[in-house]
Amino acid sequence: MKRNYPLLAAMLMLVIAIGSCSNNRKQATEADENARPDVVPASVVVPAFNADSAYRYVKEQVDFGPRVPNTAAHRACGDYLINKLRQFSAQVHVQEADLVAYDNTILKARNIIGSFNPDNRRRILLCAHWDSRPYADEERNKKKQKEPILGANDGASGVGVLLEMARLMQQQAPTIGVDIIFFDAEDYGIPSFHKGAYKADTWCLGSQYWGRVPHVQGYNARYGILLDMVGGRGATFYREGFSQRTAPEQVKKIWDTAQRLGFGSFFPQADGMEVTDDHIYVYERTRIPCVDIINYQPDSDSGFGDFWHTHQDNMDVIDRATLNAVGRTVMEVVYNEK
Ligand code: AHN
Ligand code: ZN
Repeated sequence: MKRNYPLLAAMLMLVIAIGSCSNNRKQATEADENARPDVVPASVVVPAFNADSAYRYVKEQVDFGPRVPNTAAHRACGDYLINKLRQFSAQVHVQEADLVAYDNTILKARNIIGSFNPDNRRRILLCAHWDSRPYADEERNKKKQKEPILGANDGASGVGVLLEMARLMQQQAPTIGVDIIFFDAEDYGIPSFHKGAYKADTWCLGSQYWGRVPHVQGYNARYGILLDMVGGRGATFYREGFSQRTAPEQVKKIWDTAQRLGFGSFFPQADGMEVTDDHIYVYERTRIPCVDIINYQPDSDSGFGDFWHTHQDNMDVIDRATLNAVGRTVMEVVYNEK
């Protein structure tokens, strides 16, 4: 029988070609799978923070009008926050307290707390204030200084980010327990036009109360994160001074995470000022280290931006890109806690 050598050779080459092809593919797969699994950390899937959703939660608060304690809008917004947390399956505690303001007004206040994984002993605390300021005392126009402000950024932004996180925690729980606290009566501090004597500790009345009487006896958490003015266009979150002194490891973790996610322009690796805010009372009364993520604008008169404690603090200053940077960063930190 005459052998057809050219045909055999062609078939042989085809078999070799197919074989080496699939062999290449197999090698590539094995290389990926064998990429030293012992040193690759088990990666967690962090649910995707939705900035449109957070923006909607900011707007829904602002739509109530100024959330000044002892007003109908404040009452209605508090009820809204309780309902949202319940809707997201949090265990809700409402702390009611009569708090005394700088001018002796009795404020009917509510701290609103939503707990996720309530039985887990490993916990972190996320907080923001939900009231808005009764005055626009940084307004140039003196006639407008005694009117309350909408506080879209100063108040509603932090709560909006945390409501979006609550929505995501219902869908996919983090490993650790999380307590969200909406502090009341943060922004009823002594106004710049006040003629009487200076009084200390007039800001942060809700967190001062919670620090004295936590919602759970002996409450503890690894650390806390406070969000204040986290929705402004072009915001910059420098490392706040008190946080840096009392929670340096957590500051580093949060700022490093922001860099890694590409939000370095929002989170400069530089020191800002030291700010009187809820995190101070959380730390001083419970010793839970607490990091304040707060807008610092070095070029503005107040340091907080030109909108601060003026009627400019409305939805026009809110930018989804800022809510997104903060939301993604805090989600990444929380979901990586073991
Ligand atoms: C003072 O005004 C001293 N501290 C800023 C705390 C604050 C007010 N955060 C928001 N509004
Ligand atoms: Zn304020």
